[in-house]
This record gives sequence, structure tokens and C-alpha cells, in this order.
Amino acid sequence: MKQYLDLVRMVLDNGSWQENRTGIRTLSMPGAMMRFDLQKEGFPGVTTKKLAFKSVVGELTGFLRASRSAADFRALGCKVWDQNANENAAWLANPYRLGEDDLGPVYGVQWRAWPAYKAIETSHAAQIADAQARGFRLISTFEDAGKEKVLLYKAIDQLRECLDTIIQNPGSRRILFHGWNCADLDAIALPACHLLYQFLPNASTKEISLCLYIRSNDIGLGTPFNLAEGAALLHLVARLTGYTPRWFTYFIGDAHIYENHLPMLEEQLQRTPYPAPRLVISDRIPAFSQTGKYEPEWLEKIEPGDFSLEDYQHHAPLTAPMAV
Ligand code: UFP
Repeated sequence: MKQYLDLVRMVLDNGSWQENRTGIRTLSMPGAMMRFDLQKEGFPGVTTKKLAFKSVVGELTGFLRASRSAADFRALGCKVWDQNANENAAWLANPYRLGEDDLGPVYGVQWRAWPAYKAIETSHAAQIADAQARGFRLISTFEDAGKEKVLLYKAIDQLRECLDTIIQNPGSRRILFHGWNCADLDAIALPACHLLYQFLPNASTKEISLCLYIRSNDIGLGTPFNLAEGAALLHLVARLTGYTPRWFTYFIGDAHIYENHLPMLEEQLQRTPYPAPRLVISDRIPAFSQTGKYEPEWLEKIEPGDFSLEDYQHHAPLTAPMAV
């Protein structure tokens, strides 16, 4: 994976030291981008160390099920949430934390059940009827600045709506889901890092691409993980909608290397990358392109073991502490 090593070098060459909330300073570079042709280049799995693939697909399946508990992630084979749930002092003191292992409405909750509210003046009957037709439920009536309003609520399954649109209107340039819910930032263990996912299907080529925006990315530990996870999600969406995964473009806002990750990355720069592995999704997950049947419920039913890497050759594992 040459792009990853190029990114590491770019940040080492151009980054500036920056203090941050974790107490471990970083070499930081504002803005970075990588682009992978998944058909020509294979799966973007790092080869200059061992990728924690089981943990990656465990986390992804937890997100797909809208999990908000580190215990759920552990049960799926992913331990990366334990520290954020139970060792982050700011979160431990947060009144919204529901106890041991709770994370608040992290990624998957926003992906699958974004809490959406509408406050509409009672006199606007057509607006209220339209919202109800779209699945909003009437919660209550209240007074707001002298006007009577109704409060309506819906948990929006953004990811499901993306798949529906890929099927029904692939020319749309609005097929995206967002993890950055301003209303929930005060009630969450970790505000979303990977936060904007835009799918770009092409009905003529039958290829689908993904643009992913990550506001803050730990290049030593986070980037290999997030790259693999984004690509795995694109492969799954492609399988369920009848497309071939093609371009995966990965944008980073704050691209940073923690000071205590430098030896791990210097070591990886000395290593020659191996050819990229291939991602295989179990035949258990029906391919829309073969069945012609749209079965989005596999988003929730898929298990971590349904994802595997083939021909994954890698250098010896390397570890470094995660900054919390
Ligand atoms: N981080 C990632 N990827 C993730 C994730 C976290 O790189 O998927 F959840 C890193 C980025 C940063 C830290 O180093 O975790 C989050 O800290 P902050 O919220 O201060 O940006």
C-alpha cells in the first residue's frame, strides 16, 4: 500500500508539532487525501504490519447494528471501544453516560437511527401531514414564542435510505450519510472521526464508489483501520445493490502522527509493501446482481465472520499505545 506510506512520509516531511487534549503531542498536517482503485489495486489493507482485520469487521458489524455499548463490540471481536467507554475521564463524568461500557449515541446510532425532530406550527396542517407520511410521529404540542407548535420525531436510518436511493435513483448526487450530529456531541464518548460517507453509483458502468471524509485521523493506528473499514462497507453496499466497488477516495481533515507512534512508522517505512489482499464476503450474503432481489436487511444480519481477506501477506505485527 504505497499511498499509506506516502501519507506517512508527507506528514513527517510537512507536519508541525501540535498539542491536543490527549497530552501526547502530534505531528499534524491540515488536509490529506488518498485514492484507491479497488478493481486494479485490490483491498487497501496495510501490509507493512498486521492489520487487525477481525477487529475492523467486528466494529463495522457493530455499527451496522447501531450498537452503543463497548460490550457489544467486544462480543463481535472488537476491543477498541473499551478504553473510550470506561477510561476516558471526561466521559466517565458525563451525565449522559448510562453506566459500564456505554458509549452514547456513537457512529452506528447516527447511521441507522439519527434522532430527528421537527417543530411545526399547529396551523400548518399540510406540513404536519407530510411529515407524518414520511414516518414522523407526533410527540406533543407546545408553546413557542406565542405560537402553538407540534413536536414530531423519527429515527432516520440514513444508511438504509442510501441503499434505497442506490437502487431507485443511482444518478442522485445526494446519496450520503453523516455521523456528526451536533445535538448529540455533548452526550457521546467520542465525537465521530469518520463522519461523511458519500456513495457514487454509476448505472452505466455498474460501478459504485465511495468518498469518505475523516475530520481527525491518527495515521499510526486509525488510518489503516478506517481505510479497511470504509472499503469493507463499500464492498458490502455493492453486494447488496448490484454494483462493483471501484474508487475509494479518503479525505482527512487533521492528519496526525502521535509522537509515541514514530518508531512504529519509521519501522514501516523500512519495509517493502506486499501486493494488496482481496476482500471476500461470504456467499451467504446474496448478491443483488445475481438474485435481482433487494435484501437490505443483510446490513443487520451480517456477521464479522462473513468478511475475510484472501492472499493477505504482511510483515510482522507492530503495536503502539492508543491516545485516549
Ligand atoms: N481516531 C481515528 N479514527 C477513528 C476514531 C478515532 O483516527 O475512527 F474513532 C483518532 C483520531 C484522533 C482521536 O487521534 O482518535 C480522536 O480525538 P479527537 O476527537 O480529539 O480528534
